[in-house]
Amino acid sequence: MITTHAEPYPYAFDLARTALLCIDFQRDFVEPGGFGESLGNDVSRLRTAIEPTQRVLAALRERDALIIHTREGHRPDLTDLFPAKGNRGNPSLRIGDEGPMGRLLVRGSAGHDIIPELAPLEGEVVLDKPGKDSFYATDLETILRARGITHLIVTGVTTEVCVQTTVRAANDRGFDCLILSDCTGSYFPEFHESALAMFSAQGGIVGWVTTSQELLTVVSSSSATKE
Ligand code: C5J
Repeated sequence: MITTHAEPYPYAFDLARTALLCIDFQRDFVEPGGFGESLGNDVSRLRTAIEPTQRVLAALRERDALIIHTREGHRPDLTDLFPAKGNRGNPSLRIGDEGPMGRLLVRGSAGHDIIPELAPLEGEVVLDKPGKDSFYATDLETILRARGITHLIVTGVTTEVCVQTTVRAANDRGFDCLILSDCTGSYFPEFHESALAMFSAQGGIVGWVTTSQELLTVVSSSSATKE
């Protein structure tokens, strides 16, 4: 077992039963010209999460942990897009419209890809999802249960949307979630801080929160390797 400092109290996990979730680090959310920017957001705010997540990915790849990358998006024919989602906000550009990186939030478009800095390696799970919750209409739970995963280390964007929704869903399914504060990001700094505070409030009602540095320190000093 490895134990790291965390809020609201130390988080203990067995790397063999732990997966790293990298949520929606897609060009559509992080780069100019994508879906996030089409909604009027300053996408540069998400970039602070990239470098610490690179370090965590490298350390957990080294330890042969299960790595799962999620991507929010839709089928090219948009048959899996609810009108409620497509119309929300009455935006000038909608999901499926042509943008500078191809059709917004559509599978197969350049904008739907994960940013090159955090690109999945061969053999890592890439999970496409139509919603905010990574468990909704996906086989994520099956993948985790099949590997005996009980603990999730969570990174991704945005903190208060897909990260928070997924962590709440994971918590209700009995997974112990550790959210890495500097490996998550939001277009709204105040929402980022609030979401992090909500996770660990009330004795960790949704999960634990720590930094990448705290995690990396204990992972690098632990000697166990995954079997
Ligand atoms: C949003 C996400 N913000 N990945 N998606 O629409 O958080």
